[in-house]
Amino acid sequence: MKAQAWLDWLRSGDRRAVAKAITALEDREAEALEALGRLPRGGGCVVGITGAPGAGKSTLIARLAKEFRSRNQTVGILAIDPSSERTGGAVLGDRIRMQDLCTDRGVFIRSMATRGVHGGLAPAAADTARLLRDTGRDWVLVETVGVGQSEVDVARLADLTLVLLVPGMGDEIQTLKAGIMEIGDLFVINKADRPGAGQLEEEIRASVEHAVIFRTIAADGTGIAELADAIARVHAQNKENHR
Ligand SMILES: Nc1nc2c(ncn2[C@@H]2O[C@H](COP(=O)(O)OP(=O)(O)O)[C@@H](O)[C@H]2O)c(=O)[nH]1
Ligand SMILES: [Mg+2]
Repeated sequence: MKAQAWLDWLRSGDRRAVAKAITALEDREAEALEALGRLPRGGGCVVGITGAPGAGKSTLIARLAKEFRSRNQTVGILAIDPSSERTGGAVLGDRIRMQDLCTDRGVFIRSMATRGVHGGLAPAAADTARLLRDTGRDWVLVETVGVGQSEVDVARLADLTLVLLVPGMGDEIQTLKAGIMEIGDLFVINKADRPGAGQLEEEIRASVEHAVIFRTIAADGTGIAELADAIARVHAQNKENHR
């Protein structure tokens, strides 16, 4: 398909166009890449969400998606994980029932394998995030595992980065400090129902100047509305600054 045909189809608002275009981007098809290059930047925001496996990224993303939908805003979800499966259910975490997200036409869900690139993001990840944003979604939530090199990639593809940490993982801050801690716009202490949230907060404050820290319990939704407010605030500020 020619770039112009992609553009016309994408602009028609047809969800199938988005799905097909992502596949074409994964295949690095020149016409699809050209179409993406010609799409004007949308007003939405790509939010990178990074953290260790099991930190609660998928659960948090599902909660945030529901929160933004309750505000009548549209959402794209992109999960990049070597182990991720091509089903919405696996992408969205195990505890909460997210059927309504999967059938909500205001939510577009896609998962993407890293394709064996160690530590790095799938080559098409940034393109896909942009495509989802620039075809009109208000929020594009990108889940990545924050190990090795990938956190740097996350910062590059995201307009705003959330770093998810969990109490009782104190050592992790040391390991992650060089990479992950520096890219965070917002720090989220998830599983705040566990002991040690206060200590973790102190550790974050000790290693990141002016860290903006939130506590959440993604499993039951505690703190999610406040986090969504903060994300919206930072996005609005960034837009203001870049004008
Ligand atoms: N206790 C507790 N468990 C949570 C919380 N958030 C997520 N979990 C659980 O942690 C596990 C890993 O969550 P998941 O979202 O799949 O983590 P991911 O690997 O970072 O995507 C699941 O069993 C979740 O139900 C929380 O705030 N508190
Ligand atoms: Mg996950």
